[in-house]
Amino acid sequence: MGFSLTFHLSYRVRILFLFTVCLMVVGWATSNYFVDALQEIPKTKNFRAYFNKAAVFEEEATPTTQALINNADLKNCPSMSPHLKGQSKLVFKPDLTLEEVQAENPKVHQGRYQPEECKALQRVAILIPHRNREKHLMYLLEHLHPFLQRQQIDYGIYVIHQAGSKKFNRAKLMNVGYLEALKEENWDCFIFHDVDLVPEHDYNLYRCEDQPKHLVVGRNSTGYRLRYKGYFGGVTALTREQFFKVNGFSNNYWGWGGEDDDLRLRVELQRMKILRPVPEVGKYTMIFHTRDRGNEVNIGRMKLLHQVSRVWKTDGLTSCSYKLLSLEHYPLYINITVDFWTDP
Ligand code: UDH
Ligand code: MN
Repeated sequence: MGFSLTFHLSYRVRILFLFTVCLMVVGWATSNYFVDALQEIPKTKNFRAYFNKAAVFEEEATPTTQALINNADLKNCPSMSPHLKGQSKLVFKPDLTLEEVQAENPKVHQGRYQPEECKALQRVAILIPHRNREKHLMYLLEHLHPFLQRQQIDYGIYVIHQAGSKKFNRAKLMNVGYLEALKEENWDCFIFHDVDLVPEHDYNLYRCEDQPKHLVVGRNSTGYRLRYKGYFGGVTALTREQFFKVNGFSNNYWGWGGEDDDLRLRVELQRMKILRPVPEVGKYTMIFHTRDRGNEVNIGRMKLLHQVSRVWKTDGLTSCSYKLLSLEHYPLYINITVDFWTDP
């Protein structure tokens, strides 16, 4: 009797054990299925979102959004473009017209371009402060568009035009360019670019590094030597974050000089280092000009330079007020016109 009871019990236990094992196997199999299914959902969702976007894009068909679709499954561009050709001999034809420059650049739309063959590594905004230098702007556009395309860059060119004829403020125009450009695209990198400096060597890459970069090692007018130790003017490249970190340029430099040294001090205060290309590559031709009216030497610049560490936090992007008169997408560039002399 005792024996048969234990036998029965162990028989029941065995059945129970088998049943539990079966349940576990079924449970494991179905749970696996659910995990897979869960992973599928976002994929489908993404595809949907992508598809919906594509459908919307087709309706609006702006060049940027269209390019986004085309770019969706492109490989990253190589770190060194295969189209570079090194040093160029620059020619400035006296009778050149903007229409000709436009015809030479059919792949630029509304001031923007993206490589077709690969996905660019950075989105770069070129900011050019401007007033009354139309001829220089035309020559710069003529050379810069093909130069940037050889570098396989996804870029937009912004010309920030100061309205009126009062004192010029290069630095404040740069701040405006940064703030306005970021409203239409989340640019990774900003190149702050004088209108009259044309790069001669396309190994001088118009992209940002992990530290701020000064691209003008030398120009024809200075025998291609750095103007002075610490010079940080003409053309510089800072990432969106680097420029944000230093609170941009100061807004208080009216007339010529000082604003570039001020930016260098801001960069140094943040313990960042300035990078430069090798002299052979960092070469520019400055299109000849005399001093402009409204851009007389600022004799108060030394005083301003002494207060940088005290004021940089409150003078810059955070305090840049201006009146935006227009923002227009021209074929070869985006034109921003601002007035600093009326209340914003
Ligand atoms: N800029 C304008 N319009 C102006 C003033 C300045 O567009 O009326 C912009 C332009 O992008 C220019 C930049 O600001 O490249 C810097 O100004 P700049 O070219 O006048 O400065 P730079 O240091 O020359 O090249 C200063 C006077 C040169 C006197 C030459 C005498 N030998
Ligand atoms: Mn100049």
